[in-house]
Amino acid sequence: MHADIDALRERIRGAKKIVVLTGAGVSAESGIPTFRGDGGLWRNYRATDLATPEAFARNSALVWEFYNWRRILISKVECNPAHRALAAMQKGAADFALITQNIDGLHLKAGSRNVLEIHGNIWKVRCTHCGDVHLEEKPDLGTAPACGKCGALLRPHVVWFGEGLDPVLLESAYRLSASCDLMLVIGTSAVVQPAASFPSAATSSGAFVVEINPERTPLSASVDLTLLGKAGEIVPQLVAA
Ligand code: BJW
Ligand code: ZN
Repeated sequence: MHADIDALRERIRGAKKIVVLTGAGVSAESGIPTFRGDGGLWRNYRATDLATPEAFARNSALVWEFYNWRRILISKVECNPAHRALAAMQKGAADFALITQNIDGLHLKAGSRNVLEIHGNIWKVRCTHCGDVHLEEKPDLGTAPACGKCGALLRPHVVWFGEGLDPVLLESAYRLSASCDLMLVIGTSAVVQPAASFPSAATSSGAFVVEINPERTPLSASVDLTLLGKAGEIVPQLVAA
C-alpha cells in the first residue's frame, strides 16, 4: 500500500491532465450518509426511493421533508481532509477537473474549481412550472415552497433517477474522461449511470485509473489500481510534500 501510494504521488506530479470522479463516500467522513450500504436509511425510506420524479409526484411534501432534512444536515457539516486535499492537488496540477455526483457543494466550499456537479446542487431550487432556477440559502424551505415568479411548486435542482443529466455537463464529463491521462475515482459505488461509465471512457483512451474506496466495487476489476481505504485517510497522503 505504501509503495502504491508513493508511486501514485509521483504519477500525480507527472500527470498532464487529471480528472477526479467523486461520489457520496468522499463526504461520508463529513457526516453525510451515503446512499447505499449502512446508514443509508431515512425514516424507513431508502434515500434512492425518494430521489425519483415518481416519489415527488406521489408525495411532494415527503420528498421536500427529505431534502430539508439533508439541507439542514449539510448546512452544519464541514469539509473533510479528502475535500481539502483534492483542492490542494488541483493547485499543483497543470490541468485538473473534478466531476462530482454529490449535490452537497462541499468540493466548492473546500476551494476546488472546475467542478462539474453532474447531479445538481442541493442549495438550488427549480420551479416545476416556469423552470426558474435559483439559490435558496435557508436550510428549511417547508414542505411546499412556492416560486416567487409564478407561485407554482418548487423542486430541488437535482437529477433524480430516470431524469437526464444536463447535456452540456454530460458531454464535458465524457470529453474530460476521454482526454485525461490520470483518473481518480473516489467514494462511489459505481452503479449509477452514466457516471459509472466515465472510468471506462478514461481506460479506453489510455488513462491510468485509480479507485479509492474502503470496499471493492464493480469497477475494481477494470481499474489499474484500487486503494482500499477511506478517502479522508488516503487522499491527503497523495498530496503530502
Ligand atoms: C467511502 C467512504 C469513505 C464509504 N471514503 N469511500 C444504464 C444501465 C442501467 C441503468 C441505467 C442506465 N442508464 C440509466 C440508467 C438508470 C439510472 C441508473 O443508473 N440506475 C442504476 C442504479 C441501475 N440512471 C439514471 O436514471 C440517470 N439518468 C439517466 O441516465 O437518464 C437517461 C435519460 C436520458 C434522456 C431522458 C431521460 C433519461 C440519473 C441518475 C441520477 C442519480 N441521482 C441520485 C440522487 C441525486 C440527488 C440527491 O443526492 O438527492 O444521485 S441517486 C444517488 O446515487 C445520487 C448519487 O450521486 C448516486 C451515486 O451514488 P454514489 O455517490 O456512488 O453513492 P453510494 O452510496 O452508492 O456509494 C458510496 C460509496 O462510498 C460506497 O462504494 C462506499 O464503499 C464508499 N465509501 N465511506 C471513501 N470514507
Ligand atoms: Zn415559477
